[in-house]
Amino acid sequence: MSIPTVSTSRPALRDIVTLQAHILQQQARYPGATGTFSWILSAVSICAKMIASQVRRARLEDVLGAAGAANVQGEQQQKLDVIANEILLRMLGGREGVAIVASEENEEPVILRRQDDGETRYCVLFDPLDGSSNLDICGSVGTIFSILRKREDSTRPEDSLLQPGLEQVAAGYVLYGSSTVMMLTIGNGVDMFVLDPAIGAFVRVAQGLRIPDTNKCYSLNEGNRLSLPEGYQRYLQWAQSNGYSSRYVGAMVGDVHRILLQGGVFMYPPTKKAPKGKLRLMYEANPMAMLIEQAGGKALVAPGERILEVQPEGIHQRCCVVLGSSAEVDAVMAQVAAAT
Ligand code: P6P
Repeated sequence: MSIPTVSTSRPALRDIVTLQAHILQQQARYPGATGTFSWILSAVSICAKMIASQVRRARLEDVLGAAGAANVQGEQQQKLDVIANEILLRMLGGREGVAIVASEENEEPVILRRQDDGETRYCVLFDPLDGSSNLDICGSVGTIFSILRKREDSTRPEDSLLQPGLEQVAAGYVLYGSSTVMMLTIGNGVDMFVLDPAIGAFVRVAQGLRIPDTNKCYSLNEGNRLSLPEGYQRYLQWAQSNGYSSRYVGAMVGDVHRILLQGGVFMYPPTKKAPKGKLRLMYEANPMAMLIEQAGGKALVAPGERILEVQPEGIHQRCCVVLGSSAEVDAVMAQVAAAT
């Protein structure tokens, strides 16, 4: 007897690939893989579900608002910043493959395991709750993560952490928006997953995502316009006289997600308040730059200078960010180059 299938827009059951299945499919492509890396990605997935649950119940559980302390950046920590950070530290701490973690919320990296068994070890860097000031107004917030291989030729943790973004073996973000979305790259394209609360699993909804080549949309905090370098001010003048629209949610994860799906350009240039740029290289700019480049876009700190090639000097260092559709990044950098 054939089982009647209800025709819905959802893919047939046989076509549903969860994040877990996707991770194992990718692992199967590397015959020598031990599963250590997969095990770390699955920890990130569990953290994302736990943080999503906290974010969605924040007002009900009265965990909104400031935690009463400032983080290493001197920014007011939100209660959920602390909760999300602890979830990631705890879950990743339980994964054998993780040697070091570095967080926006911790001044120093946390050394979880000293290298003594020669096994390949990984370093995980993250911004546990990017844009957390949006929480009180139910705006977009996200988690951003970056995974590096621990340097086998050095026992100094900083040598393993301060690697250029090109050395990332994986990067991604989780957007806690109208749905919970994970964007992930392990170096062979960008794949997108949506958390299905009905089954408690991230379900793959896009593979090999490509950023649109153009879109007349720019994203930056226009409150900084008068303090931007001349080239950026000229770009805004040019864009506004060429019919561009402006979109900005004040959380990098939300703004970059729009750029990845619809195209356009996101930027946080140097300002008087942040002369080197505001965004952090290691756990904001680098992971986003890997995603954008893997999707066919560009991610630069200055004309011709890729974010991924910047040699880091500190785990909390900041940098200028201009990323998005290649043609739109080129339009910004043409004005910046002309003004220097
Ligand atoms: P501003 C959030 O605090 C963040 O680090 C990024 O997520 C976001 O893109 C940026 O800062 C927003 O900064 O100065 O526009 O509020």
